[in-house]
This record gives sequence, structure tokens and C-alpha cells, in this order.
Amino acid sequence: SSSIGREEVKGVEEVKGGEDLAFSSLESTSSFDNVPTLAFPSISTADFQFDLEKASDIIVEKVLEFVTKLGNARFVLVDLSSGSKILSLVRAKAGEKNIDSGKFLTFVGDITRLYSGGRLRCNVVANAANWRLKPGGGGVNAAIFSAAGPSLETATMERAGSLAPGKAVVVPLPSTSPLFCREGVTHVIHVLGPNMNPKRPNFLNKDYKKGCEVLREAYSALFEGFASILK
Ligand code: AR6
Repeated sequence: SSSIGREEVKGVEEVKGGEDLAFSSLESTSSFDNVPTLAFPSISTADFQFDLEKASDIIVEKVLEFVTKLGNARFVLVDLSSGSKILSLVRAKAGEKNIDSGKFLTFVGDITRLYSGGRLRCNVVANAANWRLKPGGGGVNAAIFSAAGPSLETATMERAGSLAPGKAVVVPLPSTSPLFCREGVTHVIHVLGPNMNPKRPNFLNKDYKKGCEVLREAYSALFEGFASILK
């Protein structure tokens, strides 16, 4: 809805981070802050080298499935740069499918600074994790573990010691974590996507039949994890 200053692109809204847009007006739309919102990165499409066209199809398919299942919850696909190819592919495909633009948005910004840097409240954040569920390794995993502080690693290890491809684990964030106090994130959901990078474990060696299966499974596990928090 243009009344709250967001840009509509074929039914899907792209909201840019930073302070230069009229996005702060969202704060004053009363019910908005309380809408359960999952922010998620595009799983597997950077370090794990998954094909962007195939990944964008799967993201749109899975969001479509869960947007209807989850009632008033919102889904936000996040990437760092406004030139993000995955964001534009997903926006175009979501527009074609007429996904409710109030329930699915794309957002340009750092997923660890959605509220402080972009005035976007997301109570749940997904992480494109590694199988050891350990900090570091670059990408969004390194950013989330670093922004959340050491308590995320402790809380994660209490829930799971490792993760198989296609699986997700929901981790309640201790209220002392900066990601909780500063950004309002109450849960991190770690997801392990399919890996097409020969230098990483569980390499699928161009097997996109298996790869697509595992990516679908990963998004289902992620969105079901989000649903379990809402209950
Ligand atoms: N905020 C928002 N999006 C981000 C951020 C951020 N701070 N950082 C990266 N992205 P990747 P993968 C986007 O490589 O392909 C790690 O080493 C990025 O542009 O983080 O699943 C883990 O330890 C891309 O669109 O995840 C694993 O070993 C998306 O997040 C491995 O990488 C995912 O990119 C997982 O690789």
C-alpha cells in the first residue's frame, strides 16, 4: 500500500534499508509491529553456489504455500545489495503468482540490522547455516553469529549438535543477546541448504534433481519452524 511509503513492484514490495526512505512511517502504523515476521536470506545461493533461477522458483513456490497456511504472518526475503539478482528474480516471479504483497516482501539490507538500520521489525531470523552449526565461515552465518554474540552458540548447542542438508533447527535467543535487545529478534532458525560448491561438505556435484529436492525440504523445514513459534 503506497500510503505507507513502500514501492510496489508487480504486487511485491521492495523495501530498501537505510534511512533515506519514508519507511519510518511504518512505525506509526499501529498493528504493523506485532505482525509475526520471518526474515530469511536466500539459502544456498552464495557460498553454496546454487542456481539462482532454480532457487527463485523454489522460494516463490514455498512462500506461496506457507503464506496461505500461516494467516497473518509475514515473510521477508533479505539480501545485502540493491543489485541482488535473487531479489529481482523472486520479485518478478512472486508478482506473476500474485502473492499478497503485504505478506511477502523483499528487503535490501543487513539481516542483522533490520530494525536498527531499516526500521523493519522481524521477530524471527533465518540463518543459512553450516552443518556444524558453528560461527564463522563468512556469509550470513558469520554475520548472524557475530551480531548475536556467544549466547547464540550456547543456545544452539543446547538444541542440536549438527544439521543435515534440508533440515532446520529453531533456537530461542537469550534476551541478553544484542540481536534480541537491539533488533527485537526472539528466535533464530538455522537452515542447512543443498551445497553445489565442491569445496564444501555434502557436495552434490551438479545433481540438481537432488539439489532442488533438498532446497524445497529446507524451506519447508524453515517455514514449519516459523509456524511452530507462532503456535
Ligand atoms: N544480510 C543479508 N543477507 C546476507 C548477509 C547479511 N548480512 N550476508 C550474506 N547474505 P551465504 P549459503 C546473503 O553464502 O550459500 C557460510 O560460510 C547472500 O548475498 O551466506 O547457504 C556457512 O557457514 C546470499 O543471498 O549462504 C555455510 O558453510 C544469502 O545471504 C555456507 O556459507 C546466502 O549466502 C552457506 O552458504
